[in-house]
Amino acid sequence: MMTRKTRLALVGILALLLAACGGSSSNPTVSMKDMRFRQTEVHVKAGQPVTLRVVNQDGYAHAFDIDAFDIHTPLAANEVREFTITPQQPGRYDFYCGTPGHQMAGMVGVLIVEP
Ligand SMILES: [Cu+2]
Repeated sequence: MMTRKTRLALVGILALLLAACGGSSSNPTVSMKDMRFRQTEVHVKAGQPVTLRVVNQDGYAHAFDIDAFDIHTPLAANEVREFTITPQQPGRYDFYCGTPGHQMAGMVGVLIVEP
């Protein structure tokens, strides 16, 4: 289980990585590894189609769920899936792993749709 400090450190590292990439990843990747999302924040632009790439790097099944977009995608071990959305409303939309118990274990993140 991840401590709060670890989580904050990871968020900091992610922020640095995003800044290094210019912060504009038009086709963001969300990787699943060791029962967590490696990207807990994904930034996209409202009104623009974006292809989200979800990579399960674990040797067991996960799922990728965003209720707001009616996305509920199971991923087998080591499976990669892509789906394209065009978010219209700016806001924060939670995503999580719908495999029983995984959300409780911390497999959560947020899709941030910027205006
Ligand atoms: Cu999971």
